[in-house]
Amino acid sequence: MIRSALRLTLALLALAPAVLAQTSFQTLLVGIDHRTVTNLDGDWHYLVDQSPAPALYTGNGQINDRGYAQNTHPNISNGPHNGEYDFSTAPTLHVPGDWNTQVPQLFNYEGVVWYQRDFDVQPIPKPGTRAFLHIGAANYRSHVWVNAKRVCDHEGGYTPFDCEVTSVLHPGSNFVVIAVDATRMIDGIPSVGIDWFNYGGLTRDVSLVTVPAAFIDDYDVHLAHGPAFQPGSTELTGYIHVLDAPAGTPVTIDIPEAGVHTTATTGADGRAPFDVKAASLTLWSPESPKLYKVTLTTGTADQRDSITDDIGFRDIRVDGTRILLNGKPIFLSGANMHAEAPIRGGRVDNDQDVATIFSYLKDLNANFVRLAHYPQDERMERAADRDGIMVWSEIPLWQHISFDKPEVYAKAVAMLNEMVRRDRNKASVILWSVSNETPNNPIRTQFLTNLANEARRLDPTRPITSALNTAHIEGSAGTLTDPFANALDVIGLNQYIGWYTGQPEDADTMQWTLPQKPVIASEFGAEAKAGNHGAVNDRWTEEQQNYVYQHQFVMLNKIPQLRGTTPWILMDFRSPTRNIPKLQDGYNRKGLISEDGKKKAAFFTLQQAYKDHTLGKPE
Ligand code: GCB
Repeated sequence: MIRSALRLTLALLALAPAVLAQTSFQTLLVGIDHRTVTNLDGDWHYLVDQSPAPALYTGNGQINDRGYAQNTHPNISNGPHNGEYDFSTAPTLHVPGDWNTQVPQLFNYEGVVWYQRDFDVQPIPKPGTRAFLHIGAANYRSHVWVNAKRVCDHEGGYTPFDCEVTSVLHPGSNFVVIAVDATRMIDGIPSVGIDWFNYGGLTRDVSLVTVPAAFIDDYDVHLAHGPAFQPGSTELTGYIHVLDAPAGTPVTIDIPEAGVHTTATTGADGRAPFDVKAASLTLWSPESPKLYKVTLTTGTADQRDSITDDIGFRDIRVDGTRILLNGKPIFLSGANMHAEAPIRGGRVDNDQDVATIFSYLKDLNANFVRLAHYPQDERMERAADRDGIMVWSEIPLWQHISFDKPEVYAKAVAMLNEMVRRDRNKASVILWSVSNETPNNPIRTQFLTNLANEARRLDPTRPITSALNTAHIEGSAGTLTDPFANALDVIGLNQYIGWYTGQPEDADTMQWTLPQKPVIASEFGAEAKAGNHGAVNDRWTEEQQNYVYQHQFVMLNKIPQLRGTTPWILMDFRSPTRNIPKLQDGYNRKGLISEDGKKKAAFFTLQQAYKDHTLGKPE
């Protein structure tokens, strides 16, 4: 019985790419931070709808379009009785921003919050133009109404989405209501068990975007990626997608600094593929993070749509056990980072948060960051592009996922699409990761293999990775035989010898047998409270954390195919499961830096190793 159920699930998952790859997703507009938009950030009124959210759900569990979404005002002096709520006099939350760190009573709140704000449409968009509400991210599910009409629903807390609002806008004052539900779901991605803080709300920028009837919603401009890197190649390729354009619509691509001016034409699917040789090209690298102004234009006269993005060109590929950037072997000297705002705490949502994180990475002598465990604010990739820091970007398939459910696979595909679509033009992003620490069993392996192949189909120019913790350790022998490794180009290895298992010194004698592919030590480390001192074997001290790092380095340097290190983690981060008073106080303390910016001893050890290149080799 159980075996036949397993067979059925596997059969469904084997079908999954064909059946589910078409799953619709709602990210439409790429490069939104490079368009002129009406910014809707600022103060939004809010109302709390405590679980089971009577204002959001009707008695039979449907989304309630007649309640708070209508934004009526109560008759408090005369007139018929109506809704018992009033956004106009309700308190406000700043957008972008999590609600947890803005309102003390909402610190641990993981339910539904309703947001509302008015906005002016002035002058009214010209006939034939269209308007979209762009939401950078809202954790975890969102339902959006404009002028009391539901315009979209979205699931997923870390990727952007757009709702078309053309037909519901009117000249003058309009209003938007968004119900954001941060409730964790067993069939969500991530699922219910997570080791980070489930910050809720409209956590990224919100804007209103006006475009012509046919407009550029998506594009991909990259260095041609043939079977081998061609030194000196200046061939650029990709596509511009013009939504709702008739076949034959011309698009121009201008990169003045590289001497590119060319035209492409859309096909029946709205895509205009192009291939052009630049007159000259400086490739993007950490040493020289060169970005070009790339202007894409379509349409004529008042139906013209144009966007100018900053794009770098480089080649990333795997060759045997090496990772090659522009044909040269590289070692990825990195660290993990959650989207936790330094010093002030909360979700990263502004330029200052990002600048502080990048100053830490630069100080560490890092050239790489693993953005764990979900796509982070687009400002992070923009800063990485500018500062020459390479990026591992991941979707939040973390530990406890319902791998047996086709609808969960559909959600994973949607999130993957949203991540790749937003960031495929960022030169800094060199790896797509489809998961972190998943159990080694046939259902999960089928699910993730399909997903890795889907990632490759979406973007054949970048290697695919995942962080695995399924190695078998016996005595001082560690072996990774996880079949999912076959579907990956680069292996991420998570292990915590000296913290969760064994003693720090055990690492010295460890011998690893790993696939003949590039390996990134994607997690290792130990907890220490900044300022807590003691002997090297006193747990929770800076000395012990540092000691764990020193022994890890001995072990990692014996892995011939080690091509990168991202210890866990750059900065302490909030996690409600970390509850040892005085040591953790609600924080995972594996940071090299405390949440208030104090560098621990291990930071300096890693900083020196990265400076002297004593950890790992490019080949
Ligand atoms: C892991 C997870 C990471 C945790 C970390 C820890 O293996 O990938 O999300 O936070 O360990 O500190 O336990």
